[in-house]
Amino acid sequence: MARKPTPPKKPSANAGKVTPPDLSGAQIGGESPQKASPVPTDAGISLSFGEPQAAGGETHQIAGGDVATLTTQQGVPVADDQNSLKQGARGPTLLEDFHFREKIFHFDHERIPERVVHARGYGAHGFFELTDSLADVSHADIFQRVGERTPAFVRFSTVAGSKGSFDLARDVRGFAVKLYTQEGNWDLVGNNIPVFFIQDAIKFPDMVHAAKPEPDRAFPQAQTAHDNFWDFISLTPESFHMIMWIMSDRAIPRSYRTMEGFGVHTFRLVDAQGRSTFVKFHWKPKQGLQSVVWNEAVKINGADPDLHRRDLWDAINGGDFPEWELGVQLFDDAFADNFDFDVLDATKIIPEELAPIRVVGRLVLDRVVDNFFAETEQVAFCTQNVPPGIDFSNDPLLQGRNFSYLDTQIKRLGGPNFTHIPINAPKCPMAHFQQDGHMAMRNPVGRVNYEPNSWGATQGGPREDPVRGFTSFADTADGAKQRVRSDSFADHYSQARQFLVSQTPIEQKHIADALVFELSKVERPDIRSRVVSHLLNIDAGLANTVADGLGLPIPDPAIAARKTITDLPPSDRLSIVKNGPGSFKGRKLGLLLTDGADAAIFAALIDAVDAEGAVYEIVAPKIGGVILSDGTTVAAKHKIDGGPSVLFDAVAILVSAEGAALLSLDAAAKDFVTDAFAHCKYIGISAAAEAIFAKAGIADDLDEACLPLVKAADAKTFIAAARALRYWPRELTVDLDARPQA
Ligand code: HDE
Repeated sequence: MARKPTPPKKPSANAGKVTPPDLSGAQIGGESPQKASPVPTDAGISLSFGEPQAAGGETHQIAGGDVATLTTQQGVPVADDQNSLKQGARGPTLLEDFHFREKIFHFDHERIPERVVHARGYGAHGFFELTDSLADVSHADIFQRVGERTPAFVRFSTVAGSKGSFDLARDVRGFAVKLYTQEGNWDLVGNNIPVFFIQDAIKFPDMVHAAKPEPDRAFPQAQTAHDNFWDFISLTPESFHMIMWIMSDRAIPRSYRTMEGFGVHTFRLVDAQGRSTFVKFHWKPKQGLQSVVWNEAVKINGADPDLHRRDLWDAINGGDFPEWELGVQLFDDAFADNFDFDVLDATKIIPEELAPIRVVGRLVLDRVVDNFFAETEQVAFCTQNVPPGIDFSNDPLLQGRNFSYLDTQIKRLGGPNFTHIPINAPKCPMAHFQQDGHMAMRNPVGRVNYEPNSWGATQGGPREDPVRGFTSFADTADGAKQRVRSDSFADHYSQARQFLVSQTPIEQKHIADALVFELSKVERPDIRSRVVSHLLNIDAGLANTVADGLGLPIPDPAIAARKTITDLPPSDRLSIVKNGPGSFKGRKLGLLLTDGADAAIFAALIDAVDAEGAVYEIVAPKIGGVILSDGTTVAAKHKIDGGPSVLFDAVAILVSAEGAALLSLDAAAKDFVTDAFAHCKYIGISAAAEAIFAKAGIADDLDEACLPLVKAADAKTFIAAARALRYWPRELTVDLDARPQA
């Protein structure tokens, strides 16, 4: 039997008080590896070159206990996995070596095509629990019994980057949920932004081509800051509502745990009588909304390109299970007819103030995957996976998606039997006559594989069930066959403006900054200008700020199909800052320590962090850790060069005078404090630490979010203040773009 891995510990646990290992015997250099030194394996066994291990049997005993015998895929025990079969000690290698050939053959085929979009992602298991029955509007089994739990798998992703790209790209995040209901899988394949770039699925390949690396040069990776993307956008006015969202901090979330999720399209709920209610689905994070800032995102991508996946992994393994509420906005035809915009247009939201959210359940992620490839990579979401009681609207984007997702899985997973892969298989009974094809694992048994048949109830196989079976809502449609865009989809700017005016001033500034940043990377001035011509239809102030940031003359406004409605009421729910967590729970403190740091303040900080339900990681000049003022040793999680402050929500610098003097000589330590300061973080500062700020040139700028840590009682005050996460007024003092223009 393979050994079960030891579960990883809560992140803060590694920061506990431990004595560094005895390094007295360590030496640099040592014996040459060519001297046939033993090769350590993960089981703690030593294998010597040229000495085959005993083979055969299920398990055998070596040094550390029973281990499984290595076999080929055919189950043949392997005697030597270190050397290929040769004629004589120096070759040639023999074709007869079936173990070698099988191993290389399999390795050659390890990759499957990455997703054409949303290639980089991370998944986890959990459950959905119904807290309020929706039986009044839907007969979907999942919505009937309060308290019942339905297994779930969620995959978060970025859209444009390839599989190996970094997590903090400015991008939409996928929020795809597979719910294994008792009447079939329901895939709610959503995003963390409630609108989309385009209105009709036929434009999706163009949009994605424009966003991905340019085809001749194959860059930039995972970035929209290039000519092709903005060229397409500037010629696609319907994208401008989405542009406001994607230029906002929504596109650089702090964590998957601090994002909302949206089904985006209008769907239908259908009751047992076949009556339909329109619905929009929302996932609301219990952790509150939170994002990083752009300068920080750029640095995170270097320091920890896996920040989001690591964060999810650590949180779940630490027992801090991420949770979202499922909210539904329910509305009828009368509401749809009276609404200012078309509910079938995926570039529009329905403000929560107009159609309130009813919370009906919670989604909890409580288990990481056993194997990334088997689960996260092979999971196949399909928008057309809906159980009875949930149905589609005519949104032309959704209709197009219903074709695309099934189709793409054939390419990616290699055949029509991808539902046989455990992560995709329903967890309810299945019975059908579909058979054969690549990798068929579950062919129907018996003589009958067709229907109708006359083999009777026991041998004849499954039969359709007009009562329980999925019945499409009996929608009616008429009209000429034509390629058109409905007039009701023609307003492209009003909700873009509504989003902008719903933001706090700092969030509005970030939108303008992002536009200036992206367009400054665009080489063709005419494209920059065309984008600004659309911004003029959204808000003159925004357009002027962006034009000024680009050093661009103000162009004429773009010709608008519909005049912008300028008085749509702001919606507080659209702001991140207005929907923050109000607590430091689940957040991470970076604690920069040196030898001689005050032990009492350290202990008080740890208590305050624990009391808040937060975690901390220790950063030190050496990974071996530090010795505090009372002689206790504390191991570090990061050496200062590898633990920049961008990895943390708040930082504390707890150093001795000698430690501060040393760190003042270190560029990484100076970056640690200047970045924390520039990114508007809460900073706890011990008395001696001021020397580092002085050396970094910001000692005179310290503000009310730079709190003293001079006695143990200060720790609690500091952590309580850090609940605000960022001290935004500081941005005005650290960013030239924030200064009033002359
Ligand atoms: Fe997707 N999208 N999409 N998309 N999408 C895919 O399916 C597509 C759209 C979304 O974690 C692909 O299995 C079309 C909107 C997520 O595995 C593909 C259109 C929204 C994921 C595809 C859209 C999404 C995908 C690529 C325009 C938010 C990742 C790989 C009509 C509501 C799922 C795959 C995962 C993935 C097609 C637009 C969300 C090619 C044609 C709008 C979260 O089928």
